[in-house]
Amino acid sequence: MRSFNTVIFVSLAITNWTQRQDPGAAVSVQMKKRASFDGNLTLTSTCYISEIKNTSPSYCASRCLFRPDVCHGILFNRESETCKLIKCNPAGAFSGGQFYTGKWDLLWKEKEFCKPGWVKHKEHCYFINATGDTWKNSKETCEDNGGFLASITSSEENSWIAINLPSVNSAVCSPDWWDCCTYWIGATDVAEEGTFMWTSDNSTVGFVNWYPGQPSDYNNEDCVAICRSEHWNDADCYMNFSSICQTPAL
Ligand SMILES: [Ca+2]
Ligand SMILES: [Ca+2]
Repeated sequence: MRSFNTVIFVSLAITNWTQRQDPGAAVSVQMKKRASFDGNLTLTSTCYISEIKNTSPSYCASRCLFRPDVCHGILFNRESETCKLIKCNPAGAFSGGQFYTGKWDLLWKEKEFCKPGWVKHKEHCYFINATGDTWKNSKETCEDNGGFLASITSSEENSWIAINLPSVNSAVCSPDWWDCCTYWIGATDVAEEGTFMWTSDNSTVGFVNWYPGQPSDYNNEDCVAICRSEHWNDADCYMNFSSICQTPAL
């Protein structure tokens, strides 16, 4: 049975991994064993596990470096020397849980920038909640999970979010723009018609990217959704849309 330290540190020099914004930099990961791990692992449904057999904890941890934004930790079985990489994609829903019986250790990334299932971009973490709900319920779901409905403050951030929206069935998302504007963000003019505010801090919306002709306030639309085209639309707050949650990076 392999024994190992409770803290693993591995580092690699990166030359051309395209997913990294700073090629040439060294990347490293430090993981720490969860002493309290009892086999119960609660993950969002966006998470998945890939297995490596006959390995060591440090080699397994190094595999996390290839996708540091997606990989959050490892499970290592001391008897079979099997490792499971815990990876989480940005889009999905808040649910899920698994139980591992046997001699599994859980090692979680230290200095984690975003919670498992959330994706880091610049100074924030994002989670695309695929569950359709009203704007208010979506806002509360974000808050229940330690975040807020996304505040988009720049063109760069807006484009990044639109690029990362899950691809949808083209039959569902028709070329008609309104079918694709189905992700709630945190802007609303419910308090004062025509004055859009961010729900995260009640600040006035500065950067905007309205679809031509929007906001229309058609039948008193007061909640803002982002389209896959990157444009925004004010929509009926009671529509059931997916949503984008945000937190500051840890
Ligand atoms: Ca309105
Ligand atoms: Ca509208």
